[in-house]
Amino acid sequence: AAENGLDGWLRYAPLPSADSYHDGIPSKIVALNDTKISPVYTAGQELQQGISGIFGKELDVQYDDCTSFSSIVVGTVEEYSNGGGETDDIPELEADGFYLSVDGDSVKILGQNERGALYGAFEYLSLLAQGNTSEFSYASNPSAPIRWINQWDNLVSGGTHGSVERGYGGPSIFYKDGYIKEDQTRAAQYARLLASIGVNAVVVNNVNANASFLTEANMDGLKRIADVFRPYGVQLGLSLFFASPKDLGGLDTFDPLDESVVEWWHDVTDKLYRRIPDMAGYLVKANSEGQPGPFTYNRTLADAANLFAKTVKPYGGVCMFRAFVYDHTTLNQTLDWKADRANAAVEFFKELDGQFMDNVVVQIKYGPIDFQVREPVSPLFANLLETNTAIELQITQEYLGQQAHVVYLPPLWKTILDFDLRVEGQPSLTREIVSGARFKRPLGGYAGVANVGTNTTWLGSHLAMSNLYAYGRLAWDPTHSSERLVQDWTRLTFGLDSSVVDTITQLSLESWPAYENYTGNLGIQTLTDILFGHYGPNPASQDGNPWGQWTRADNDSIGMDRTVWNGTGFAGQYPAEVAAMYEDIETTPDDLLLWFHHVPYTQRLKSGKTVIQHFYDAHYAGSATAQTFVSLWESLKGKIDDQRYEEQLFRLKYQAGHSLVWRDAVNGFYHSLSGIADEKGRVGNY
Ligand code: GCW
Repeated sequence: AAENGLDGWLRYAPLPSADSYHDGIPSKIVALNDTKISPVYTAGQELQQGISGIFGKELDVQYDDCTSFSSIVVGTVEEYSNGGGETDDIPELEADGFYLSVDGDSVKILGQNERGALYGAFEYLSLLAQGNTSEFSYASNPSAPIRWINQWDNLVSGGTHGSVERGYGGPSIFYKDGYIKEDQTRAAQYARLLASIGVNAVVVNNVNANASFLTEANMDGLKRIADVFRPYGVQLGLSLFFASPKDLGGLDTFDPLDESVVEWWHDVTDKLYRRIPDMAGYLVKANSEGQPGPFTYNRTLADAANLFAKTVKPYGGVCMFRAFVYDHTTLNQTLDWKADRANAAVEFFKELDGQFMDNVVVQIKYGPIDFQVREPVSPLFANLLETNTAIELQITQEYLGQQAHVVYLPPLWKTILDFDLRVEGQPSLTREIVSGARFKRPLGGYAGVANVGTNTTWLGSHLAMSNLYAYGRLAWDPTHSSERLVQDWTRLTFGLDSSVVDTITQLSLESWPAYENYTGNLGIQTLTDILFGHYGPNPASQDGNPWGQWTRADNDSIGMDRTVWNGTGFAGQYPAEVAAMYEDIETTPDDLLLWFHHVPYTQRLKSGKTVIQHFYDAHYAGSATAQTFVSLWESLKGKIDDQRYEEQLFRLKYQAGHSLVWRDAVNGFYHSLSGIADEKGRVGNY
């Protein structure tokens, strides 16, 4: 149904003048695998559904005869060749890649593997749904093998079983009342969306994990989820609680090198793989924010990661090991000018480079602190040359308006992915590091924290879905432009009307800069309330907290001095050329000035403005832009369905209002702290 948000961008709405295309569409679908759990079978069904929706043309799906005329053939290259198909023209494909060829009424969609064939089918349907019925042939391969989603869903947690940590789209789609649901229909629908953007695994539970998933009954429950994921080529991953051998297993230790512990984990892993033979692997958060880890026993993080890597190795699984390790109990801002949480990841992991097994992937948040509105790229990417790495992006908008504000994230992600870290003086784009290309690593890629929920829009907001869509597309090909991705998404989600596409594109592309302007400028981070909820403005909470997210704002000056010569030394964690740029205030870009330097409010920026005046002006400019989002959206009335129009309008009005709250809270705070008047006489007059 057109208004059903569950279909996301897979709506297959009728093309305007669909009839005129009828003759060009092949007359049947041939899927080269008729096993129902096969992604190729799924592809056949999806093509049938899509073509029916888009063109109103009902095609049969057959399961043999791959050489017949006027057909859409979908399968693996191998299946095609076994069936007598000619494969000479097909370029060499990588795992999960596909070849797509449209030649008159003969369409070929051939995957390197089953999943690749399904990806090709989704791509073909996406082109058709956007009105592209031209002829072409090309091969498409993913940038990296790891293209995962992380869900922070809790099976049991305090009083709220089935909640999602930092989830703004309702409770878990997988769990309820402390159980793994019998009916996993939503999980299947989720897998369908994810397959259409090339995501190949989902870690189904919170990184703040607990041992309860490893009971026999819950392992059976996990199997239910994996079973509905499988037809979409989506594998299941699991977050582990490091102390499980003790908490659940009844051992008196969880020392990763203790024989009984090792045996316990092997046993658990075998039980899981007996149920889920294609399980993707594990994800581990250890020694961070109260989670147990190997330090209790004086073991290293590599000892911990390798333990799990060994257990999954025989099954082809991987261990994703998070680099988000820091000790929030020892950070003391008042006593220590050099204390800096941003330093932690490199301090913990650099010396372990080369000690991780080949199926360990160190999963690194894009910035050194925590999903802030503006951060430099984590320097850890430049310090692990003999270790697989993946970048962790956050689709759920924890610090970025929690889906109540529209913030289209690809432009932010691309500042990180396109950044050149200049390792050993050579071009070293972040995206080429995580793909494995730069350091010739066998594994690497992307982890996106999505946190969808049972809300019928998945993320709680219609426009937030463009972030999920773009995440998958970027993990597949990080060179896509942010603009193109939102245009594709809009056409698929709202239709082909160019004024709709242009309006949503404009609004989306203006949204991150606007949010940065009305929340936190010049690299100061998002000035959200760090103590309660990470949502509304509370600049005062950004100092003196134990979490190490500090601005060091006083009456005269502001910013974290992260230089080597006088500060926390963080700038020195980058390769020489980048370190030199950030060390020097003259060469540090304005948008990261306060990330790297502690300066008086009267410091002049490259624009000529003072820091404080920039704060005032930016907050006015950003919130003014947010007001225009309402009228931009109102221009779409009648051009999209009323339901989505009204629901999104409500949120945009709220965002416009909340941006004023942000503006006045932040400006008022720094005005009273600095005592410096706004040159334009606005601040302080309320
Ligand atoms: O930013 C913090 C979040 C926590 C999260 C943690 C992490 C899952 O506020 O909710 O815990 O990061 O990424 O581990």
